[in-house]
Amino acid sequence: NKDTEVTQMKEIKPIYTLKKALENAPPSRDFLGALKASYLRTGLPALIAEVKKASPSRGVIREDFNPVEVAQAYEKGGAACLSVLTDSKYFQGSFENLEAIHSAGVKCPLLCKEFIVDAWQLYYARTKGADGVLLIAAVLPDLDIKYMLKICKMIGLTALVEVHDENEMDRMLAIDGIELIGINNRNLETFEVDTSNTKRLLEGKRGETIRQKDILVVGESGLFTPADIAYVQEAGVKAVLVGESIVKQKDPTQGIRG
Ligand code: IGP
Repeated sequence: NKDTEVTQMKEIKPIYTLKKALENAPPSRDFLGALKASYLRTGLPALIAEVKKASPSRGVIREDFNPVEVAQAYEKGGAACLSVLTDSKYFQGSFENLEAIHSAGVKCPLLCKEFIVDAWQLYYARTKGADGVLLIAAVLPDLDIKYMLKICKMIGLTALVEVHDENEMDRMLAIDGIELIGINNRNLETFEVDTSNTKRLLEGKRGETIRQKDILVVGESGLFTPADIAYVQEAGVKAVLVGESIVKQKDPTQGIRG
């Protein structure tokens, strides 16, 4: 429920205050550009490394979790961008974490991983140091996606639009102005993970449309091994979003275990 989410943010600022704060904010970093540059440089999917303490399916993933240390280790390990969970209810994340990582001088562009249901959250995320936001097709009607894409453009945020099935993919492919689509391999209702989801959604006509529209695709969730990465790269992704597998490691600079 929206009210509890908003209260969890602790700070409630009217939208005009947020807009005012953004007038003097430093420019955002180019989230999409960083992904493209990394892919061009390495020929491998760019890594969006996720700063994630816990999840509804796994509980606490890392006991000695320090968000800034994890973020710095990811950056040192070669991540192109970072994703920072800000949702507190299900993931034990926070906007304080996002702000702390931003202020600690981490240079990778930062994605605010939040359940966004209202436009003011976009402004709020930007004031907390986000360069990108997640827009989930499963929770947002087309009109909201279009409206939020416009605001993102206006205030310098990259929108990562997340889909899980064919229907959501087709809805999003019919909307103009989407540059970055994430295919979530995890079913948000059952938590079941199936990496062949990425492959299925990129086959045939859909894959063609994605190439025509020059949309960069991110493979999300359930990626643990170099073979998983190779599999989704083969399917056509140019970036991957990885959380659990690297958060868990003693030394997160070591990347995906192999
Ligand atoms: C990361 P994993 O399995 O590597 O930890 O997954 C990321 O894809 C996952 O956290 C995620 C997510 C989301 C979390 C994908 N979409 C939407 C919260 C909300």
